[in-house]
Amino acid sequence: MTGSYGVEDRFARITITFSVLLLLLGGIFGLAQVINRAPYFELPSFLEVSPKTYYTFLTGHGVFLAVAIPIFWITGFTAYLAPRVLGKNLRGGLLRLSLLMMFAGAIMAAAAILSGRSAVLYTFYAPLKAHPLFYLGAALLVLGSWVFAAAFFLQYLEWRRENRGRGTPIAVYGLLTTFIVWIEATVPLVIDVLKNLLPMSLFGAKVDALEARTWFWFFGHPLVYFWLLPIVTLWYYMIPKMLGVRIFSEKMARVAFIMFIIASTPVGLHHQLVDPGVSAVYKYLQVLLTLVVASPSLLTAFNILATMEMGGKARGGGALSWILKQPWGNPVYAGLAVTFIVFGIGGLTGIINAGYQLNLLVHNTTWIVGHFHMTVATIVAVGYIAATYSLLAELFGKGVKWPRLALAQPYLWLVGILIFSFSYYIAGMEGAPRRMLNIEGAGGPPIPSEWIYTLQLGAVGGIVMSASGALAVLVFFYSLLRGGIAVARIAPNPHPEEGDPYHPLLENWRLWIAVAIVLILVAYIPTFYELYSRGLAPVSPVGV
Ligand code: HAS
Ligand code: CU
Repeated sequence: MTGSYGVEDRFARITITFSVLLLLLGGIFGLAQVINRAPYFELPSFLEVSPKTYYTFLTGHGVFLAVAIPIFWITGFTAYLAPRVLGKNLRGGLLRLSLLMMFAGAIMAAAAILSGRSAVLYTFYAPLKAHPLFYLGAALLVLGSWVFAAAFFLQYLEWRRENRGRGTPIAVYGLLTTFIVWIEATVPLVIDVLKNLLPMSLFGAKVDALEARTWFWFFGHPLVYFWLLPIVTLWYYMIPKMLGVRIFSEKMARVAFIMFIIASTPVGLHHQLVDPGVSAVYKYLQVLLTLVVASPSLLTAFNILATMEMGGKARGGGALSWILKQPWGNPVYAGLAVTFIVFGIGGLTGIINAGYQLNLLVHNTTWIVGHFHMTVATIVAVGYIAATYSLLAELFGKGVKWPRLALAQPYLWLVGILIFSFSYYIAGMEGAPRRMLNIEGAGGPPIPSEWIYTLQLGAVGGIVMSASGALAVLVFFYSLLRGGIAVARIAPNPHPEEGDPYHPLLENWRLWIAVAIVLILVAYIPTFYELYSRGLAPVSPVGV
């Protein structure tokens, strides 16, 4: 499967380079926060963050790292890989249009944030109001990603017509799932922006806080699987490839992806378990569905571990020594494996969050911050970066300049995230609030001593994570300048030995998308019916 992918590769080089720049910017904000949040840490005045800048930084941190990077990186990665797997080009016109829209949107949103007039955090809860450019930029960024998705879907449909009876290769199977979930996620976002957020920001229209928040989480939960799914794809695609074995169960991998499609979206209420005004019945229903959507991650844990075991044994490992026989010295493998291990812990804390009663203990505490740095932050700073190391050779034609530093980067992150997240978990269980700067208060009541050492320890973890992030940025740009060696190969082997298995039921995308829509309607029609039939209580927006 050879071909010329000049347009796709240019797209990928631009979006992936931009992602690494965003990692630098967002990472600096993160470092400033974690240090300033630690009680009684004396900082030189130029490092001190005021309450106002704290929220601007926190908004930039969340939006750049968790919203913008995934959109740019995932579209770029797909533009690189899908054409090579399917042997077909993406439509150049759509790629160019998408790039233009995404950049225009990102620059508008970034300007709105950096101007200090959009400190609404990445959850932009109404009636907190940002500058209109923030919402317009976000909308343009998302619409640009839809144009990319259209190019990808068209490419796939063409391939499908020409390859009847063939199984979709697993890499494309996972990426398709990623973009289907992305469309599920962003439809409610667009509704929220058009119906509530833009009128509020442009004309000062009143909004109902609970209604806007419900639309937000209708988007916000499937969003987390959009972040995750390219990494799940890479686990299934790269780990067996690097170990020289097949996936333990190819069929189960596909079942897991289908489960993500059907159950990613109807679960947003698990972010609103303590919100008054939504019936407990609907919350319980969505908690149940949350446990359904946690299952494909557990299937993946089993399938990937079994694959690792097969690979380790094929390399001469025994009953337990297969663990030592993994290619731990390869930066790409190490990055994917670290993401897998850390996600294991982060995912388990997610199940705790989803418990109706346990959620009361952890909601709005630093526990949640621990959870999402073990999931999304690790995915971005270690998972996407691991793949990027490989792309330095095959996409950028450069290779990795300092392979040892590239190898140290995921392990350094592992140390940092364990210190950071466990400190924040403990602080959270002791009730330390998230999203607050000066919890020691200015002359206020004394705070529990458990908050002090845990948040200070958290800052230590955050500093180690920042060092790892800085290393990733340094290795990337220095490699671009100086070139180095290839550390792995993501592009498919030119002559795959075996075809992909074909299971008609698992290739029936229409059916599974229909099931997803039905579940979404079952989960959300009663919820919105309750909100609207009771009557809304719109209030005037606040914010600069
Ligand atoms: Fe979550 C809040 C529940 C997955 C991200 N989540 C958040 C927020 C973010 C986020 C950003 O139910 C904060 C939002 C905000 O700002 O308010 N989450 C879950 C559940 C899962 C889950 C049940 N979350 C994710 C993923 C994310 C992410 C994935 C990003 C990529 N989350 C919640 C809930 C809240 C929440 C509530 C709201 C809390 C509140 O009150 O505000 C599940 O999908 C997780 C399933 C995963 C597993 C793990 C499987 C294990 C694997 C590897 C095993 C490795 C092994 C190796 C065995 C069940 C795949 C051995 C090594 C070891 C040491 C383990
Ligand atoms: Cu969620």
